[in-house]
Amino acid sequence: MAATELLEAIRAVVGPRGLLTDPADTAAYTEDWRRLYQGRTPAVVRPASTLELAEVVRLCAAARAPLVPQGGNTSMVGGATPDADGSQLVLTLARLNAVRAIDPLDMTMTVEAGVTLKAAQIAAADADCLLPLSISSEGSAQIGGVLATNAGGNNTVRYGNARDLVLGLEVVLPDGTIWNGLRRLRKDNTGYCLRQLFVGSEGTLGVITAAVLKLAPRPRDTAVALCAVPSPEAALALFTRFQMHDPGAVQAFELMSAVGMGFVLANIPGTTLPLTRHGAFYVLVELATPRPNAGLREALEQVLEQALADGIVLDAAIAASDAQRGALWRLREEHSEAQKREGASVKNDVSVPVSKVPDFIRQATTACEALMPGIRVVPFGHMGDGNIHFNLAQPTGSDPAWFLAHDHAIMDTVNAVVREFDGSFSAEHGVGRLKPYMMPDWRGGVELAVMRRIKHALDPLGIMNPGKVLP
Ligand code: 2HG
Ligand code: ZN
Repeated sequence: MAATELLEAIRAVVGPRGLLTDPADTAAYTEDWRRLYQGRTPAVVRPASTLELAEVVRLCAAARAPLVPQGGNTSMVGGATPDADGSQLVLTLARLNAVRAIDPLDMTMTVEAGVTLKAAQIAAADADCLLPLSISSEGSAQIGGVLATNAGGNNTVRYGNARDLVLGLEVVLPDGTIWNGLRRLRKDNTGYCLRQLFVGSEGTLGVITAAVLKLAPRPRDTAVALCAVPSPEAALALFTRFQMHDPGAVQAFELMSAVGMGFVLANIPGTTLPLTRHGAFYVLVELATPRPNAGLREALEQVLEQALADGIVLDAAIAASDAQRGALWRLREEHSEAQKREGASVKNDVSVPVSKVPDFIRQATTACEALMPGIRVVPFGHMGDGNIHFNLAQPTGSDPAWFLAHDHAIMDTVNAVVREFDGSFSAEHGVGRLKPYMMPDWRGGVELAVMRRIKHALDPLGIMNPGKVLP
């Protein structure tokens, strides 16, 4: 089928509102959040139901037309943008945006892929439950993308990754078949666990259209503190103390550096640091429990007082209201935006065993500073689960293009240290189109061969998100 005929056939399925072809309308879908990739597309398809979406995929399969499924388009690795050749259609899930059901007794919710993570959290809270997945981009990230990338985020330390929260899925396969696996069972050993194949597959095996997610009891007592600490070692010691005190209460344990905090304070209007003593690093810790008046603030104070006395913590501010809690979290959540405003950056979304985080940060910092004098090291992230965003900012005043031309050298330098600690080169952002070149080195041999076989079995025509994940 010629391209215009295909578009007409798709228009007949999704209606005029469901198809954008004007470059002025499609532009927002062809550039990634980091502005690393500017792609081209003949059209953005916006189906309003799973049936419409399945029919679109069936038409594309018949025409052998490549498709790029897209959620909130906040991928850090270009996972949701089309390439530059102009043949890849963008399939946005934005109009599949219904919360289909919430069951506070079963503690589950069934949501469509285009619901933003924030909207899903609010719907869960309205039913007195917690959807325990929280990421900085939750206002725009959508459930489909969050699952397709197995997002992690701030609460992984307690509830696991997106993968751990999925009970069932609805998926449109690359030939247009709909798989309805929207079960909400806590136990179900009936053959291969298909849903986990699609979680984290980054849209290369099919399009997630809806999911059943696990909920948790809504916290009724929380306590949040921002602490200045002298070193990553001190941050780790503090984490251990909180874990020993009440591991069930640690909802988040986030690490930031003085450099990253400086970026936020300089670039994000309205942010201030509520501390009198500064540290080389900062920790944001949140405790939470469903028990009302559980004394978490006192618990937090008790651990912090001892840590201050021992020199592990230099200064701390405990939030006294929801507004203060929000202001503390803002200092952490604006790190990506602040870094973007600071200039070009190279991001390494890595993980190492939690106990190795301090050694990793130290060695990777030394290696990067030796590679490029003046480079600004910005490690931050999810210390409680060992996932550090070991990001590098261009030397002050240098040319961004010159800096980005060194991205592979920088990533390879960091990854050499990651490897020493048996870590991963991509802990939560995925592989996308930025990192497939790393796959043979890290997942080569049996693993990559099996992945290729799975890809071929499900998508023999190779139309689903081509160029992503697999080299
Ligand atoms: C976060 O933890 C996100 O805030 C983005 O994963 C990290 O900008 C980054 O590298
Ligand atoms: Zn993160």
